Amino acid sequence: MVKTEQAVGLVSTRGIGWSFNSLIALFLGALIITYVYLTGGRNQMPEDETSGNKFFRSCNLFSGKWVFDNQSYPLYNGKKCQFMLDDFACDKFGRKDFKYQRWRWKPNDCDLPRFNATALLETLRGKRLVFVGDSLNRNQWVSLVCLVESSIPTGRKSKSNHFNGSLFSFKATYNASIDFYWAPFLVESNCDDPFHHHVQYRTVKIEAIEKHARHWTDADVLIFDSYIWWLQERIKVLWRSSEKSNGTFEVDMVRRYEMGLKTWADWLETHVNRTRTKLFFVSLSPAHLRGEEWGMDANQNCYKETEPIVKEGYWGTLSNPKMMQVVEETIYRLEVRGVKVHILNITQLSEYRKDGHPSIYRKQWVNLTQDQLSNPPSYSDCGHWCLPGVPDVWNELLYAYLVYH
Ligand SMILES: *[C@@H]1O[C@H](CO)[C@@H](O)[C@H](O)[C@H]1NC(C)=O
Ligand SMILES: *[C@@H]1O[C@H](CO)[C@@H](O)[C@H](O)[C@H]1NC(C)=O
Ligand SMILES: *[C@@H]1O[C@H](CO)[C@@H](O)[C@H](O)[C@H]1NC(C)=O
Ligand SMILES: *[C@@H]1O[C@H](CO)[C@@H](O)[C@H](O)[C@H]1NC(C)=O
Ligand SMILES: *[C@@H]1O[C@H](CO)[C@@H](O)[C@H](O)[C@H]1NC(C)=O
Ligand SMILES: *[C@@H]1O[C@H](CO)[C@@H](O)[C@H](O)[C@H]1NC(C)=O
Ligand SMILES: *[C@@H]1O[C@H](CO)[C@@H](O)[C@H](O)[C@H]1NC(C)=O
Ligand SMILES: CC(=O)N[C@H]1CO[C@H](CO)[C@@H](O)[C@@H]1O
Repeated sequence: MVKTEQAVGLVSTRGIGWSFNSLIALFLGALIITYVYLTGGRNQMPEDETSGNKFFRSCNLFSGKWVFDNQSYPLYNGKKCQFMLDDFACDKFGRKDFKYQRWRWKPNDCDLPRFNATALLETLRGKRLVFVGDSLNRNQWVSLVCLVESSIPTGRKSKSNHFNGSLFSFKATYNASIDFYWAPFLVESNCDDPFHHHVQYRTVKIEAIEKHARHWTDADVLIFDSYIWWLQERIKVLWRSSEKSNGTFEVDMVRRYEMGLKTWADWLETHVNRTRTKLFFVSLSPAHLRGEEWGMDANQNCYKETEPIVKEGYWGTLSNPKMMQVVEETIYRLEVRGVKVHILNITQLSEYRKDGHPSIYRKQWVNLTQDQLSNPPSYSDCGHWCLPGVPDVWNELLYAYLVYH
């Protein structure tokens, strides 16, 4: 069964960057999402036989539950993080309930190792880590930068940041770089401008990735994501062969995602140094737009939600299992060809966290109308995540792979 709905405020992105406050607001507005009800099974990934560590041999890090932990969380003070972005700074923009900052992820069969910025930076000494993807990956990048900068003793801090085109770079002590590269489709598209990417008609060059990839093929750690931008109903797909002719075509959502990821995978296979580079793909980040899915009113969304969902295995209809399966199959085929990509399988654990989104507590990049103001769910961001918050846990999972794997 296929339905269409408006996902208002799901991806209200804007320019990145700490000194770009005057950037035009970039609401995606009414993102038309085609989504498919949860059907069919998802493939299991092959066992990771190379891992020699207890966390990975005997424990699925992604299967577990949230435990309230008022002792160790949040892992940093968001207001003190000088790299925080206003899109994620919920406490700065008036959110008064802080319980959402205080949940620990407890895998069923082990404990997640505690995040230790020094240990991470020692692992990354002289290395370059790059997040490549859309604003959810940027959400995770900001989280990692805040985790790192908050934990370094003041005397040892030596850090800087700059941006150049789509590349945003944070240089930490130990000569470690933690970068973010804007490429919402991974492949080339007309949405590639890091600040002005909300074009009305999206066009994707489905076979082209060089323009982006040359900025990060030399990285030591690459963390990719890409999902939400592919969901728009109409996207023009442009082939190399069609560039000189008339051809732009509309292709089924799952199929075009498959083609884009194939381009990405082929690039990795031929260009990435397999001994040097660790590769990750972050599975889709769930949005909480449909209150009736967790027993609320149909026109409720994440606005005013302050508690996680407790129903085990809760899965929202915006998280398309077929799209997830495309990622798993692409990565499985890459592994067969000798390139290992770890999936950070954050979908299920984030599904529970309807309380973790900014809703109205973020910078609004456009002036709201009276109508909107009188109906807060209408302009709530239920796609991104408050920081400190859920992406910190994604980074604890990444940390486990980088430091213990
Ligand atoms: C990711 O998690 C989901 C839900 O827990 C599971 O069904 C799926 O098989 C997992 N995928 C991978 C690649 O581990
Ligand atoms: C967490 O603990 C502090 C003091 O230890 C207390 O002031 C605060 O109310 C607690 N927060 C929650 C959400 O329980
Ligand atoms: C963090 O890691 C560093 C370097 O490995 C280590 O010296 C330190 O004891 C760790 N800190 C904690 C609290 O475990
Ligand atoms: C710092 O790291 C970069 C790679 O990210 C390397 O090219 C450079 O030589 C390193 N500099 C020092 C002083 O170690
Ligand atoms: C910006 O990136 C380009 C490559 O795209 C590079 O040639 C240039 O040196 C970079 N500029 C700075 C200031 O890093
Ligand atoms: C790949 O990386 C390894 C480890 O850094 C290095 O020794 C090797 O020379 C690299 N291979 C190529 C082809 O660059
Ligand atoms: C938004 O409203 C403020 C004052 O309320 C005004 O100064 C500003 O120009 C408005 N911005 C836009 C884009 O309309
Ligand atoms: C010359 C050329 O490429 N023509 C193509 C234009 O687009 C239609 C489909 O929209 C194709 O059928 C033509 O072959």
